[in-house]
Amino acid sequence: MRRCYLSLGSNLGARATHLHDGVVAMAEGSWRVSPVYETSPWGGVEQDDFWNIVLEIESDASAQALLDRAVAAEEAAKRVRTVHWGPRTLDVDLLLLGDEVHDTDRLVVPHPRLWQRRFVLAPLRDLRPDLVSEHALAASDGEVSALGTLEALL
Ligand code: PH2
Ligand code: MG
Ligand code: MG
Repeated sequence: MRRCYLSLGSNLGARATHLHDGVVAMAEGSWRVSPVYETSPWGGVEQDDFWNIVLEIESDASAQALLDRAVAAEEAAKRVRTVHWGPRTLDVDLLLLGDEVHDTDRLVVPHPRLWQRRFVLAPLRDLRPDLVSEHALAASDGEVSALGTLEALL
């Protein structure tokens, strides 16, 4: 059993519903979810603002099994892959899986851009202030503003 951190994002359609469905699909063990942040699109593609959260789960599932589940959740949200880093109903990325390191064509963990992205670090810091320093948050890119709990936004 190890603690895993997942980043969920949506900027197309009913964002709160997509995030909620993603949480339901991925949650197991005793899980916790961060507040929702409205975040500026990171990565240079012009598109609508995202809503982002981080989900903490306790899981025995393999990295591959978690990735399969994440892809299934994205497909359930009818995600269509057109523009790289473009708009999406639901994106589920594996950030950290305990202290595991993976580097394959399919999966890189820890997520390689974790420390650059404020839309990841701000909600991760809400759950794990010991892991993300104020300095690390300040050194990351993008604008984020807290919207409140996911429940309240549904
Ligand atoms: N996801 C991306 C690219 N850019 N920007 C924000 N704010 N939030 C995201 O979830 C996001 C992004 C690729 O997955
Ligand atoms: Mg992503
Ligand atoms: Mg992704």
